[in-house]
Amino acid sequence: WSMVVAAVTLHAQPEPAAAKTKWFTDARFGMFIHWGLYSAAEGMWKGEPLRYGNNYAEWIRYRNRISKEEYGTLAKRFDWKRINPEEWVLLAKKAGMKYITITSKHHDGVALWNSKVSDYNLTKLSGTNRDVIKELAAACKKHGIKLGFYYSHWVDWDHPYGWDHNKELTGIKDEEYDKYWQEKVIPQLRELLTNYGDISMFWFDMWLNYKKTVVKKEQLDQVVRLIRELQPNCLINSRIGLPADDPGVDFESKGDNEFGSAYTAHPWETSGTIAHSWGYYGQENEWKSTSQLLQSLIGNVSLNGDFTLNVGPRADGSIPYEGVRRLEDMGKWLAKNGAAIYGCTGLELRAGQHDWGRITTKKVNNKQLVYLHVYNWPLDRVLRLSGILSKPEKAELITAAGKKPLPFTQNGPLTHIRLPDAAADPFVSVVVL
Ligand code: FUL
Repeated sequence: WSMVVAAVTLHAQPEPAAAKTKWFTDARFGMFIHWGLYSAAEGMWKGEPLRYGNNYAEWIRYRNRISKEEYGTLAKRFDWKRINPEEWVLLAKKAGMKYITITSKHHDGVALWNSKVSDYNLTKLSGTNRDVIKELAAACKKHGIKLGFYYSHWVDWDHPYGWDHNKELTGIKDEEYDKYWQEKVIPQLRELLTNYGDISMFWFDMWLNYKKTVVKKEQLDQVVRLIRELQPNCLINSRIGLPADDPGVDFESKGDNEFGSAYTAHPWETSGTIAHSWGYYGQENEWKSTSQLLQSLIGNVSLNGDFTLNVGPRADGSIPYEGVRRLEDMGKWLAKNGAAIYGCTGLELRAGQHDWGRITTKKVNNKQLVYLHVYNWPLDRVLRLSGILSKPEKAELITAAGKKPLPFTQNGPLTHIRLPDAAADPFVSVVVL
């Protein structure tokens, strides 16, 4: 019997999953940055707008069939005197975001860092000695923001054997694809995992199960092993192409701008845009309102999810004012109401059930705090809540001047809270029970 115990204890205990993802499920709000050569094109090539449909400006190399050589010239438009990744970090902080995920290599195949794997990277192409990834990593460390890398592993429009959707017609041999994997993906991931300090997450981007693609399970396992070996605390998202419950996955990434509709116990996130395009698009005209963005964040937390909100800086590093203003407004809201977001989850059974808004909750000093996010201020000033079985100790409205006690009645599972005439916040007011 003692032999068995000894054999069991010989194995290192893997860190319990919940501990590993705790920072992520506490953080709730992060920044996505789409920045690359495409940012300099601004969704326009030689006077011709982005071709075919969805206005993702970061797809321009593929959509507008730009040759490698011509696409590379976009690097000359980068204004290195103005580019300062620390500004992105400061904006993320101001917005109340806790992590940043940047496109280290998007589908265009161009590394943002000075990759030894190929000279076709932003540093070399633009003739600078700057390494944006290094600067961003340093700024994140300095300001206490977690850093993650987006890496397009499946699609690569640069490597001759990387995947692009034309290959659905022409086909690609498994050995060829593996050449791309071994020559580019693995060595580049190794660079990112060794040269930039602690990496908190890898955000891969294959929106299909690998079985429907050219990618093989062995190839994904190789990536997972590499990450686990070099950075054991680094999280991996489900868009690596594996199901959310696969041991290689630490959190689920939903589709672009796809929000949950039910409480989900495992860690998950939605990545969303402030407008439509991810990469900077000069003709953007679909800006979302701050209320909509806040409701996306609150809605996800009420279902146990995170929200990673994208900005697409220009080739000089600046972020369009429309985006900055919304992020600053969200940051002001979080400075006041952040307790109702950070470290919170949802009420499993009641999530999303109220016409006036959403509910988040967390335990503090052994008390269950329940946050009512009021999207629609009730006309009769009575906030009707059902399903809280024990009588709350108190109800308080969060205002700019502090917490204001509210009268309420409790009748079985029905709680009626009397609100003042005016909403406490122009976007979303919060009542704490
Ligand atoms: C998608 C990509 O194709 C988009 O360009 C963007 O990066 C988004 C986050 O994921 O699937």
